[in-house]
Amino acid sequence: MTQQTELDQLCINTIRTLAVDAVQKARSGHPGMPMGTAAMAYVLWTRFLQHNPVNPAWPDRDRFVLSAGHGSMLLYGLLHLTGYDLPLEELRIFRQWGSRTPGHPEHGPTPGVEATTGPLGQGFANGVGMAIAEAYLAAHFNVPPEPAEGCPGHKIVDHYVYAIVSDGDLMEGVASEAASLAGHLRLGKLIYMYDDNRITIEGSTELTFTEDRGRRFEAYRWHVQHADGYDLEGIAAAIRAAQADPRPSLIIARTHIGYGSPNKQDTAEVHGAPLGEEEVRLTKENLGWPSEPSFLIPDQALADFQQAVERGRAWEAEWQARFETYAAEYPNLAEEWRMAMAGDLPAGWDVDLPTFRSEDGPLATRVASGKVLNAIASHLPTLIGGSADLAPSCKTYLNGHGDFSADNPGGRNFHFGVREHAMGGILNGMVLHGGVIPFGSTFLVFSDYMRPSIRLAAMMELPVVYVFTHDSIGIGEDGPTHQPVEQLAALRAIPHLTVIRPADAAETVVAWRVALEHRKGPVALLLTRQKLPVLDRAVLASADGLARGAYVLAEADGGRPDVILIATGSEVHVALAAQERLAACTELSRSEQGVKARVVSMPSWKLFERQPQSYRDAVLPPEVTARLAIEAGVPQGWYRYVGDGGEVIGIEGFGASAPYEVLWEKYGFTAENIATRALEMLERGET
Ligand SMILES: Cc1ncc(C[n+]2csc(CCOP(=O)(O)OP(=O)(O)O)c2C)c(N)n1
Repeated sequence: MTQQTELDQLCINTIRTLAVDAVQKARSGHPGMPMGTAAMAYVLWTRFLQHNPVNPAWPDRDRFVLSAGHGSMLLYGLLHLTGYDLPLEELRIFRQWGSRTPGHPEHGPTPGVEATTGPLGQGFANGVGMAIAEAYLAAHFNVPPEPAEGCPGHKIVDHYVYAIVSDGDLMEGVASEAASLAGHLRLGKLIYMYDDNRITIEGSTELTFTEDRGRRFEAYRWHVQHADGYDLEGIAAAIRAAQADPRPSLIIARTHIGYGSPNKQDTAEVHGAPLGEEEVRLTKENLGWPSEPSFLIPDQALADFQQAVERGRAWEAEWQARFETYAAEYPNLAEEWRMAMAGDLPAGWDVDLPTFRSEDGPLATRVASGKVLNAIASHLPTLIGGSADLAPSCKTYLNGHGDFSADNPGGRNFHFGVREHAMGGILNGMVLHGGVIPFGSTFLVFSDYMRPSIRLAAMMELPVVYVFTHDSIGIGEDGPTHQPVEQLAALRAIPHLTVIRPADAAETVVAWRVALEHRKGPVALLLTRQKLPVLDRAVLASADGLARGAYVLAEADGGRPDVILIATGSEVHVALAAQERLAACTELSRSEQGVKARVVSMPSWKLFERQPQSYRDAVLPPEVTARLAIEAGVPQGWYRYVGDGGEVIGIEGFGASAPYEVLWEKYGFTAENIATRALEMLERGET
C-alpha cells in the first residue's frame, strides 16, 4: 500500500466496515468484494466521478455501474457517504423487507443506482449501452466549434461511464459480446475497473479462468492497464490515462477479496456469507478500527465524502448555465433535448403512419413493421436501434439515417453483430442512460439468447422495443431450429413485458403506436416472415382494438355465439375462414344460420389483462364456454382463456423443415381443421 494519507485510510475503512457490519447484521450478503474494492472505488468516487448526489438524475452526470451487483454494500456505502438520499438507517436494514438496500442493487427504489445488477455480465453490457447513448446524443445535440465564426461550440452531453466489474462478469459470455462491440465502436468514454481478486464462489480462478485477461481485452481493441488496487495514486493515474485514451479502457486492479480479514482474506469464504462475529472483531482490529459501535462513520471521513454534495451542485450549476446559453442559441434543439430526456414523444411523431388496405394485397407483418419504422423515423430523431445481424430479414433498417459507428456516432442504425445477448443488455443501458428510444431485432427463436436482459428490462420497466420476426413454424424450410414454439409462452411469462402478435399490417401499425406510447416496461412485437392478407376492415372491426389486447374482430351472425375462436397473429385470418365454414354447417346448429362463431383477435394477453372485467367479459362472455384458441405455439397458458370446456390448436413438438404451406396443413392450422375441431367440441357439449 502506498501514498495513502490517514484520511484516505479512514474513508476507505469506513466503506469496508459499513459493508462488514451490514452483512453481519443481515446475516447474509457479500462482504468480501466491497472490502477488496473500497480503495479503488474511493479514488473513483471522490476524485473523478462527476455526479450530483442531491440530483441523481442530472442528465450529464458520469454514470457508475456496479456490475458485480453482489457487492451491493459497496454501492450503498458510497451513496450514503456521498450524500444521496439513503440514510444510515437504510444500511442498517440491508436486505430487509421494504428497505432501499435490497440484496442486489435495484434501479428505482434506491437513488443513485443506475442499473439493476446481480446477474453477472449484465451491468458490463449496460455500461456499453450507456456509452453508446452518450456518443449518439453528443453527436446529435452538441454543436461543434466554428473557429472561423468565433463560435466555441456547445457540449451539453459529455460524460464518462464507469463500472466495477469482477471475475464473474468477465467470464460471462454477454460481457465478451459487449466488450467486442465496445472495442469495435471505440467507445472511449467507457472506463471499467476490473476487481482482479482471483476468487469466485468455488475458489481460486485457477480452477476455471486462466486466460490472459489483459491480452484478451487488448485483442478486443481496448486500452488495458494494470494497477495495484491499493495504490491510490496509481489508480488515479490509470483513470486519467483511461480518460485520455480514445478506446474503451480496462483497468486491471489487483485486489484481495475480504481485504483486512485476518483469516478470510483471499478466500472464497468472504464471498456470500457474513464474516462471523469473531472475524468481524479481528478484522476491525486489524484495520485499526474500534469494534464498537457498529456502522461507525468517523466525522472526518463523512466530511470528506460529503464534499461530493457541494462539488455536485457546482458541476450541475455550471452545466445548467452552459445549457441555458445553448438553449438561447438553439431553442429547438434544447426543446428536443428536454423532451428526449423526459421520454416524451414529440407532437406529430405519428403523422406519417401508413394505412394498409386489403386491396393492396398480402403483406408480411415484418414488412409492415419496416414501413412503419421508416415512416416515423424522421419525426422521432431519438428512435435508434438495429439488429443482431438480421436487419434485412427483420426489416428494421432506418433508410437514410446512417449507421452508428466510431466515425459516425450520429448514425441511427446499429449493427450489433451476431450478439443477441449483448444487444439486450446494451438496449437496457441505452434506456437507462435516457434520451433515446431504442429498439433491437432478431428472429423470435433467438430471443432465448437475450432472455436474461429482457427479464431485467422488464424488472426495471424500461421501455425497450423488441422486434422479433419469423415468429412461428410459418418460416418454413429453415426447420425446427429456427421455428419458435415455446418462445411465445416464455415471453408472456415475463412480468411487465408486453408481448404483441399482430394479425395483419393494420394491427402492426397500432402495435407500434402502443409500443412507443408505452413508456413503462418493454414491448416485444412478434411478426411474421410470411405474407398475410390485410384484413378487410370495412367489414371487420377496426385494428385499433389491438390496443385493448383482444377484441371481437368478426361477430357471429345473429346474436349469441355458439363458439368463440380466439387467434393471434398469422392464425387470425385462418380463424376467419373457419368462421365462414362453420356458418355453412346448418346441420349441427339446426338453424339456418349454421354454427355461429365469433372470431376474437387476441394480439396481446398483457394488454387484455389490463382491461376492466366488463370489457373482458364482453369479448369473452363467461356463458360461452365453447372456445377454441388457435396459435402456432405451445398451448401452455391458453387454457386460462378457453377454460375447461375449451380447446387449443397449438404445437406440442418442435416444428419441421418443409414449405410453410405444408406445415400449416400438417399442424392443423387450416380453416377445415379449425371448423372440425369446433364442431367436435360443440357435439361433445351436446351429449
Ligand atoms: C449470471 C450469474 N451467475 C451466477 C451468479 C451467482 N454468483 C454471484 S457472485 C458469483 C461469482 C463471484 O465471483 P466474482 O465475480 O469474482 O466476485 P467476487 O468473488 O470477487 O466477489 C456467482 C457465481 C450470478 N450472480 N450471476
